[in-house]
Amino acid sequence: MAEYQLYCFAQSGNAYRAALMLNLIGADWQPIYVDFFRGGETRTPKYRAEVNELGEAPVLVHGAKKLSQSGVILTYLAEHTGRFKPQTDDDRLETLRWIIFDNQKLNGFLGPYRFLKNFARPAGDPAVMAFLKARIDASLAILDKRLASAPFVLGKEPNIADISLCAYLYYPAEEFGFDIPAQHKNIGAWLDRIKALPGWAHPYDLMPGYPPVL
Ligand SMILES: N[C@@H](CCC(=O)N[C@@H](CS)C(=O)NCC(=O)O)C(=O)O
Repeated sequence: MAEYQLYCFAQSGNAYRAALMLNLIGADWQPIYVDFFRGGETRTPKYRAEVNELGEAPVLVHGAKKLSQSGVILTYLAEHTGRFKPQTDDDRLETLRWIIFDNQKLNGFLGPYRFLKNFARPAGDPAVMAFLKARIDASLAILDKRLASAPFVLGKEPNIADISLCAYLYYPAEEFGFDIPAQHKNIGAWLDRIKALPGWAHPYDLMPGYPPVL
């Protein structure tokens, strides 16, 4: 058995954060497929009792530890391995600030937007989609501005804030109906820099379940 197991599925940008981190640090890890769409696995009593009471993926298993929330998983892996770890106390807080912003307002809106557009039946109500799109545009503009002055969110080196913030941003433009790297040049260049890191892989190549069975 691999050192780490990650409950995940290919369409989950939330899980991609953890899968990408594991790959970038060269960890010995294996995915455990979560049947999110057809099986509704995260909503089952068994999943909530045995895997995650929050009813979410990703979940990382490392020996006796079972962790959920991608921000917690990234923090744990950075602290455990020393890789992509904020270096000072100020950087640690700054990293946490961006991870929370990301979870709430950037990928926190982008993930549900993509879900409602591609996978939900019926698809998202137009008013809901318009609300989410406005929030997404505002958050992308904030990230793009931040990346105008430095190659990575915290400066010269990539850390777990970058790995969190790119969660859904490598999925195809057709899945959003708008092209994020093309419309936000600094984000596009930053995504290319992350993509050039050894161990980078696309979410559809890194996690099981593509194409989805709906
Ligand atoms: N903030 C969480 C979000 C996790 C999350 O919402 N995951 C989705 C899959 S992409 C999920 O399991 N949703 C189930 C639900 O909300 O009921 C994280 O970053 O881990």
